[in-house]
Parts: sequence; structure tokens; C-alpha cells
Amino acid sequence: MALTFYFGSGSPFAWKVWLTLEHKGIAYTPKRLSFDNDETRKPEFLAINPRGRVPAIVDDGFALYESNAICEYLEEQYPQKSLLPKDPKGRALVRRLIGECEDGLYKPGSDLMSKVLYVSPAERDPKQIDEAKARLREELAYWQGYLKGDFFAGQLSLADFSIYPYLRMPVRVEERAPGLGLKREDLPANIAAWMKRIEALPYFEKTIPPHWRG
Ligand SMILES: N[C@@H](CCC(=O)N[C@@H](CS)C(=O)NCC(=O)O)C(=O)O
Repeated sequence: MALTFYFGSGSPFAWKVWLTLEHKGIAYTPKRLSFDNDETRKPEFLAINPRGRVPAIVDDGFALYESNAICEYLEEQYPQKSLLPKDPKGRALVRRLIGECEDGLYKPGSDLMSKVLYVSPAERDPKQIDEAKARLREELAYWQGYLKGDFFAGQLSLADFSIYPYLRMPVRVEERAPGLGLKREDLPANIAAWMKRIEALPYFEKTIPPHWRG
């Protein structure tokens, strides 16, 4: 296979690339790098991404990292089953949503994850956890308003694949530490229905972070 996909299990950045690869039916070889074993710091991977972060791809000898650049590259190089609208305004909307979710959604979601799941129960600080949840709820009010139809930009797009992993993080926290994350039933109804729509995509299951499978 010509394309190699380097990912870390649970990385939201890698998840959006994975969904994009699957949606487009691109042939790829997945290579999971272990964060615990510092596999992202090994010389052979640093030769692909000197920052030592996943995701990264090597497509026919072309190495690329940064998830949004990868998704845009895949869209252009493999135009089948397009994930960008045809018109400039639609494309601008997708790119705006991607930028916005990285600024607004990612930070409180990853804060919540690190304050709940990456510390021992005794080290959890309820105030910090509540703050992260409050920031997420403020964010959700925007996203609830943005979602007018089935998908964020009128059609399934790179925006949906970017937003989904960030929203899934606080739900994952709730699954692992009940009461400390966000319950699906507490999400705005249109967002919860949209999450289910993404999860119903025929290739979705394949992209679930492997370590979540137990
Ligand atoms: N802006 C980058 C962020 C990538 C990133 O932060 N990846 C994390 C995993 S979620 C990583 O590889 N961390 C390993 C490390 O920093 O050592 C992107 O969009 O690809």
C-alpha cells in the first residue's frame, strides 16, 4: 500500500484523519504509535514529523503532519467522495468551523480529560473539573446554534470529522468516570442526534480508538 497512516489511540487529531481516509476509501497501512513507550520520539518517526506528534502520513514517499493539512491534502489528492462543498462560501464555512472547534472545543475537552483521567482519583480537583465542564457547556450553546441540518456545513464534511472527536472526549470522560464528564443525554438534542449520525457511518466502528475496545 502506498499510504502509511501514523496514529496514536485516542488522539482526536488522528481520529479526524482516520475518518477521512475511511470515508474516501483510500488504501492505507495503519501504524499505531504508543505514547507510553515514547514511540513518537523514535528517530524513525522524528524523520517524518520532527515535532514527534501524530497524526502523520507518508503517501508515496511524501511525508506530512498536522491533521488539517493532511485532511486537505487527502481531499485534493483523492477527490472521490468529497468532504468539502464545491462553492467558496461553503468551503470557507467548513474551514471556519474547523478553526473554531480547535480554539473553543478542544481546550476544555482536553482539560477535562487530563483533570479526570490522567490523574489519580485523589488528585482530582472538583473546582477545575467544574470549570472545564462549564466552559464546555458555554461552547455547546454555540454548536447547538450552528447545526441547522443533518451536518454542520449542509453536507458531511471535514468539519464534522474535526468536531466529532473533540465532542466525544467529554462523553468518554463520563463513561470512564461517571458524574465527572458530560452525559450524552445532557448534550443539546440536535448535537446528540448528530453524534449518532456520525456513529452510524458504515466505517465509523473501524476508527474507534483501539484502546477503548478494552
Ligand atoms: N496540531 C497537531 C496536533 C497533534 C498532537 O498534538 N498530537 C498529540 C496527540 S493528541 C501527540 O502526538 N502528542 C505526542 C507528543 O506530543 O509527544 C495536529 O493537528 O495534527
